[in-house]
Amino acid sequence: MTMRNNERLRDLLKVYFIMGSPNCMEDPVQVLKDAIEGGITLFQFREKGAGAFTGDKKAVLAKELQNICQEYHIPFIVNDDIELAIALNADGVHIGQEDESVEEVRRKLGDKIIGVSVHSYEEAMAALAGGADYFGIGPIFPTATKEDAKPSNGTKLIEELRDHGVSIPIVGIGGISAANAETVIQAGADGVSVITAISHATSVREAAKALRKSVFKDEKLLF
Ligand code: IFP
Ligand code: MG
Repeated sequence: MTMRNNERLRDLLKVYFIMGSPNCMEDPVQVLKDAIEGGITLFQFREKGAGAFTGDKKAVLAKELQNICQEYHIPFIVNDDIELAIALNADGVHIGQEDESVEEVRRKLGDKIIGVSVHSYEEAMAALAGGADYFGIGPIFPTATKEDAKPSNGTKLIEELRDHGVSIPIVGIGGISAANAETVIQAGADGVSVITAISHATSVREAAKALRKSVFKDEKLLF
């Protein structure tokens, strides 16, 4: 089974942790290990923001985090940087509307996972036609991570897509925590994606665990 298998991807997206060094209060390697031990299901390396590493330093950190993911069998996704994803043979990439087209990225990445941020029904249809494997939709709630984040729109687009029978895996992002994750899942998302709720927690491990518990609330058999 490849990781582009829809049903496998749906499960992997449930507790999707994203971070880079600017998000971490301690060593990113330790943060990732703790988050994995708390129960995250997928990891995205997003080295962005004030003080973010570039060049070799970025690549070295990416490799370290990828090694941990491999050790724990957690797929490793790279944000935006297609060349880095190819160089590392990452499991996939996440791109936004300002990045290369989905079609172009698909040509470069073969059957790796390609996630796309979409903010409207039209963007979603274009990403679907281009060969996206999953959508990131947000900000669902207000968020401080992105200085240029669009106004939060709640779960409206997720509901709109599901109402139109769009079945592609979807993850909600933006201001999500253990306290509100359930509403995102109930709106039709397969999973939730967080940066701050895990990376800034007093206990990274406990925060990941709490988020997982909230996402899996209606699937107690899986515990
Ligand atoms: N969504 C996602 C994800 N990742 C991003 N980096 C982003 C939006 C801007 F959660 F993966 F879908
Ligand atoms: Mg982007």
